Amino acid sequence: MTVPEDIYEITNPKDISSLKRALVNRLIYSIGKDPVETQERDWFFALAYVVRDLLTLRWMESMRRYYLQDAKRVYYLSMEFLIGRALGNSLLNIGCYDEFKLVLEDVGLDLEELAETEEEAALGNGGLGRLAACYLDSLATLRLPGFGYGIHYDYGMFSQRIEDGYQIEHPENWLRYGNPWEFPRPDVLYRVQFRGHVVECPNADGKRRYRWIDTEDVMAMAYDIPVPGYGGETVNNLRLWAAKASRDFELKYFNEGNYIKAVEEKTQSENLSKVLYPDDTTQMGRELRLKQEYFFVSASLQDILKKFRIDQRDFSDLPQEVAIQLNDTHPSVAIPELMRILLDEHQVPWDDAWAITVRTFSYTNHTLLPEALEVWSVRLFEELLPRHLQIIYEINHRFLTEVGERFPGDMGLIQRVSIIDEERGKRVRMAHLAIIGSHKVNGVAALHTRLMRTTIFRDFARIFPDRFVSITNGITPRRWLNQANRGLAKLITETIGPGWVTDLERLRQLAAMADEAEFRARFRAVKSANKQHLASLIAKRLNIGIDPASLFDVQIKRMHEYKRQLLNLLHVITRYNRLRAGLSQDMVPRTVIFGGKAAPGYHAAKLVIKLINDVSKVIGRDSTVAGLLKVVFVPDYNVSRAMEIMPAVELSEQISTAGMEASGTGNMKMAVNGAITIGTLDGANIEIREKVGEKNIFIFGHTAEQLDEMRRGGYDAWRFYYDNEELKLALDMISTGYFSPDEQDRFKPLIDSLLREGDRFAILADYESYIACQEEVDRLYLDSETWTRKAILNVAHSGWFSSDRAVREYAERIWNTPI
Ligand code: HBZ
Repeated sequence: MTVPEDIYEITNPKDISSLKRALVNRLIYSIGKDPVETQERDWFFALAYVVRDLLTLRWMESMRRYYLQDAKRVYYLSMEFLIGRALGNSLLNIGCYDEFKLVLEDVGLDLEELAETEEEAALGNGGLGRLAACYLDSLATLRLPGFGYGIHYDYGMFSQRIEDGYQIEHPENWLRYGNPWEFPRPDVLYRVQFRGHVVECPNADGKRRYRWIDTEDVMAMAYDIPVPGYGGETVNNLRLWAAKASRDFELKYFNEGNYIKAVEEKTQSENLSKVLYPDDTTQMGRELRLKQEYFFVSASLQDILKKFRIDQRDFSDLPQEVAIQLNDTHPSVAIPELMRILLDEHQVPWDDAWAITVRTFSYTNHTLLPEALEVWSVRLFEELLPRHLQIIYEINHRFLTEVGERFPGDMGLIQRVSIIDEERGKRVRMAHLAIIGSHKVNGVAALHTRLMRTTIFRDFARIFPDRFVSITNGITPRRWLNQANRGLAKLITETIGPGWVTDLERLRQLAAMADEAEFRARFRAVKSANKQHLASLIAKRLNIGIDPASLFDVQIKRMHEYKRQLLNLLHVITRYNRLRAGLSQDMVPRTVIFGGKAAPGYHAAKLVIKLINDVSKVIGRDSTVAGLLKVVFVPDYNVSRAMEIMPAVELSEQISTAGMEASGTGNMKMAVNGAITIGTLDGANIEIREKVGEKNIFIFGHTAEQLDEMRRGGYDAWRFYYDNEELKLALDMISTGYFSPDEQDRFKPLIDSLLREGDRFAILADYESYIACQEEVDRLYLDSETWTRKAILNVAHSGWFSSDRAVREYAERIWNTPI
């Protein structure tokens, strides 16, 4: 059907009166509220619906364009999309922010305040999930047909409260009032099978065929969320799957007259998309998790193949039409699933099916930590996905045969690269499956990829030398600079024009301005306003006063031992001791800000949160350091908190153990917001140093190679303890209850891990050089002109860290969809 465009409600999104009419109409007809009797949330929903309307037309146009161009599609499969709030970002991306601000002012409302009522879409843990969200923004901005597939969790990341200094997790029901951005699609429904068994049935042509039968099925229902690119021309789609009970399932019990059982089973199958696993570092070999993975993979592949129009096309065209990116191994069961569909449902011969599969998939690795690498017990796999296990065995058999032929006699190699780990009770190594079934495997920073090639996947790099590539992560400048830091965005646009929003390398033009005193003063004024703003938020929400003139020293990220919040704290304690000893002359007043969530079962990380809060309390009560040192733990760190904090950061703490942080992306966000990094030679810090110049970054600590060597020679934790009096004092204070007089050995586990359990994260080894580096930070901060100059150069040289650059690299080097 064609609909004349003149009946569309908003024909010109710049026309204030039509926007206003649309807003009030939404409030009355969609929300059902009388404008004289509304709450702020009602206005937010009305506004979100109007904005969604504006997105929807462009969205349909984008889909039509892709269809007509018959463009190759990119599908980004991810268990996590850490989107955050959408209102401000959508308004800026479609260029209607100021218009809507005026409309709202007319009805007596403030846009920023209204935006605060939006619930966060916290469908992710940390960097991996946020990266997926940044890439969706870039895909749309670059006008690429790139679509996200994920899970429509009822409960995303937990909200963190701090009670008596301890982290307490609370479920966050983000869908409580509904999600105004999504379109439920009850008609887009796929059956996902589990369990059952496999039968062999000979075909007429004598070939063997396998059928997976007597399965327990769950339905996957789609929810679509529009993803607007900057400029508003392209709007892409994020499709999230929610589990619904299948009819068959219920009917069985209803027919038996067991109503209660039927409803119980229904609830159980809908549990599949109930909650995000809040663990970002250890693998939890839980049945529900594997079910979630297969659930969304199965639905996504059915959907992708439906759009590919299999009935009209040859499967051998699939890799030319479709690229599927696996965001870590979480969706890697897609590899045997596509094989199953090709082999069992379409009778494609094995070799053809395999060639299609490998050319379609690619896999991004995000970690080298062995405890985070996914493995599933063969037993569980067999129970839940019996046909997939068979296919994995066959993939493995063929792969190992080939390896045996290419590297005869190397039995060790065969064992090491096998998808099945035979040693610890037969387990499926998902990373091996992902590497073997993809045409490209990428690391997320140069060092990370190098270590991937030379350590955990060394054997695979030998077998597939061209398969491994490095694509350093990026962040979207729309959210992390244009939206989060309006003051700096304005200053930059006034100086170099607006083109940087879609071409971040243009920030380079600011380099020359670093030498101009007037520009430095304006830059400093922006930072200072951002610091004051953050100080006022902290005062309002936490009832803590911080000095906006002090150096804002910030570490915000997930709480993990390898990220070394504890090292930061050792500096804080040392600083405190020096101040109390009267050594304040060399030190600038500092506010040390921490924020981050710990996985609910990660005791060491949770204990570090408690220690931060205990240290904060002791320092806060000590009048001898008042005005000189303050420690703040910002609870419930999430995307919105990050957007508030990033613009105010002066010193960005990126102090992970070298070789352990795959990339980091907070490091990029802070640099582009004019912070100077203090960091180790780890992840993307190395590339930040390359880009901004070694004079404009504080680097300390051992390199990954040095640590390796040190460990080979035997790591002597006690030596560091006895050799450095200040370190000894700081550790003794923690272990003797100086910060926890109510429970003296509260922090014993932390101290034991350092001194008695080998200090796996080399905190003691890096302490001395970290402290020395922090002294340099103070010296530089005293010279505010030079500090500002360096901060400006950080902004000027951060353009390469745009996710537009990263996505372009994926398009060219992996997806073969060059722009
Ligand atoms: O991915 C992070 C890396 O630690 C970080 O260095 C990198 O910048 C970022 C993007 O590439 N990894 C994660 O965030 N990992 C997870 O969140 C995760 C979630 C569920 C898991 C395992 C890991 O089961």
